[in-house]
Amino acid sequence: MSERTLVLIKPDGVARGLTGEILRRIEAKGYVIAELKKTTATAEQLAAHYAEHEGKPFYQPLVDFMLSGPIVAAVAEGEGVIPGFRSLAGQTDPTTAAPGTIRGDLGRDWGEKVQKNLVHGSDSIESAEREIGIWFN
Ligand code: DAT
Ligand code: MG
Repeated sequence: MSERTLVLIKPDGVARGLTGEILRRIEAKGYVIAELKKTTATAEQLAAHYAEHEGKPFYQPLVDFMLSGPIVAAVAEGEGVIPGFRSLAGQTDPTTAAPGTIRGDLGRDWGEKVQKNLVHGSDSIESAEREIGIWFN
């Protein structure tokens, strides 16, 4: 059955002009961009989106980073798109994310407290539906 996932292009990806490159990789893989918008996150959206990470040491730097500039939110659709997009994105840490992935090819450590790793992708059907509701209503 076809799935939907939430993709966010984080402020580093938008500021570096990588929106087209990231969307190109999603489409080139064969997924469909079903929804797309450029927006600026609110504190309320981020509190809901990152609720599972509240209290962790990287939480506040992560939220501050996500508030630091515009983001692009998308819903991608296709068979297996939830694990499929996470595979395209690569591991969380851009330093060791495999070459060939978005984070591995385009990301690096900038010496800051937060991992500027370009993209977010939902990690399960439940998170995808919850997260899509936060960014698209
Ligand atoms: P992912 O984005 O790969 O799903 P996650 O859900 O564990 O990773 O974490 C959400 C974001 O928080 C991640 O994209 C970057 C940041 N983050 C996670 N672990 C971190 C850490 N140990 N140090 C700094 N930032 C971290
Ligand atoms: Mg995650």
